Amino acid sequence: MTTDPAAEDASLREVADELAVAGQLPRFLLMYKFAIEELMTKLRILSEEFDFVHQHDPIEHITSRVKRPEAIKEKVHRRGLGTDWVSAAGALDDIAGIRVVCPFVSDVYEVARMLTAQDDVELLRTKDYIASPKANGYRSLHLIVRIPVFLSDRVEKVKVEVQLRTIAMDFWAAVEHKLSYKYRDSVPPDFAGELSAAARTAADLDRRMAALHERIR
Ligand code: 0O2
Repeated sequence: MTTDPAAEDASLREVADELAVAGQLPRFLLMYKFAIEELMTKLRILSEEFDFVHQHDPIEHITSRVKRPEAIKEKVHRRGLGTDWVSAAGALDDIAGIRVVCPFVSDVYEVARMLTAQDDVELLRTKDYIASPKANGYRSLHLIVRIPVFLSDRVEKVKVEVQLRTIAMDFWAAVEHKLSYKYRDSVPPDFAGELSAAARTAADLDRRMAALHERIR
């Protein structure tokens, strides 16, 4: 498949500029909503067909979101991408985000492999925080993919961040996010150590569940 990523980003920025001038920002964000819908359909098909063939559904649940305009604006400023946040937004990878929660670690990699093997899904970047967890213990597989969205007058290539993780990883990340937000200004001294210990417990749970799954199969 295609192409020059820098040229694609530039074209996305041009579209954003035009739409901003025309006062059509929501239309610009609509592209991300459509890209999410396309990927959600692909993931649902993979889930159902894999379950039919292997009698095992590799996807527990899927959530998605388009980043809020205020959050896009904040990130554009934080990254120093300029003051025209609408045109700079095309440089961000995570305006569209999908989170795929799987029963087992092996499912995470299998779903990632099946999704990125599709002809119209272009894999731009992989961050494997399962193989190399973050310092705080965060584990997940992040993919930045780009897919074509067929609009009424053109085709746009749209980037989507797909986060894949197990139920145990998702539990840890959801609670860590809440706690970190709550204690942002007054983190207790043992907080980081406790969190990474909890992440190790979650990883151990993943291993034990995978072993049980293997035995049953
Ligand atoms: P939201 O609301 O989920 O979108 P960035 O953080 O985006 O500036 P980078 O390197 O592009 O930098 O991001 P990275 O490391 O790939 O991770 C981005 C997203 O992964 C985050 O999005 C979170 O969803 C998730 N994530 C990464 N690290 C952690 C973590 O330590 N704890 C939790 N709970 N989630 C994490 P946002 O934009 O922060 O938020």
